[in-house]
Amino acid sequence: MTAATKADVAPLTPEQRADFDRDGYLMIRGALDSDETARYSAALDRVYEEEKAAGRLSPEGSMHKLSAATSVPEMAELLNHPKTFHYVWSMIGWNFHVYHSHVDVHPPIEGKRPFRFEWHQDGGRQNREIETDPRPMLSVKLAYFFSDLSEPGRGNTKIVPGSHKWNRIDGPPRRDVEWPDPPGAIEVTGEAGDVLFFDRRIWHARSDNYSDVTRRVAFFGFTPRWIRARDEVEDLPNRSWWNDLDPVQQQLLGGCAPTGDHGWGHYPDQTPVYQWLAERDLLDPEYPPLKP
Ligand SMILES: O=C(O)CCC(=O)C(=O)O
Repeated sequence: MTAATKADVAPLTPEQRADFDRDGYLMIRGALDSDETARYSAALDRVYEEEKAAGRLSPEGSMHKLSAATSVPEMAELLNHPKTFHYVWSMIGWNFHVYHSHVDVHPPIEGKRPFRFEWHQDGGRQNREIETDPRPMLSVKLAYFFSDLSEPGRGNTKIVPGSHKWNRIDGPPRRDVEWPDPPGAIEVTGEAGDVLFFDRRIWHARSDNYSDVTRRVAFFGFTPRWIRARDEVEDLPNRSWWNDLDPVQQQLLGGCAPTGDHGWGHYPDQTPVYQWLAERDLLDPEYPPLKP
């Protein structure tokens, strides 16, 4: 694993925060070294082969499997990886968990896939049931690249930089009606080992992979614990690998008092991410999610 530097256990700089607030995303280049990338790719391929054998791939042969760490236990290490974790806590504090995560494998598509308008903000009903304009951030997401996505056309994630403050974009009357990408859309490119960090409100969509490269990515969405998790985590404390996780990883997978007042964050001193930040003097009275 790439060694953690002083910057990895420090909050984002004012410049990084300003860039994130303006653009709705940041790229974390070279977060994983080549050994890590190879290890997670191999783990993902193992699960892909299992899903294939069980007949659970899409008609094009792709895999979109929910609950990343439950599905690929090796990936629990990515929950608080030293190169990415400070992006997450810098933005949403200590009282959070993973509410939605997935591991995706998209081999090259043969032929042409029927059109489907995929542009969305994360959060589902949050986008309909909250009345503010813009909507609140509520969650942030990490996308770890395990393939070389340095060229567009490899099924890259498309985003509209700066669109996280927009409550709507124009779209077709039905999702199967061909419609252009929103103005300003780009395909996010990155090497294997790079990570995309984004505000869940940024308008984004997956693109189709007509290249000859299989796209492998893992996504982790982090949100306050007072928002219910969608991932399958109920049974995790019974898994053989659960006790190998550190307390922070267990918190992020719902293991730290998932219900009741503690689960809402009423006891910071008993909450692993709070303890971790307090021990390193990283709490910040000036930023509400990090107030001691
Ligand atoms: O696979 C992608 O590029 C996009 C994933 C996505 O839509 C999401 O994480 O909400």
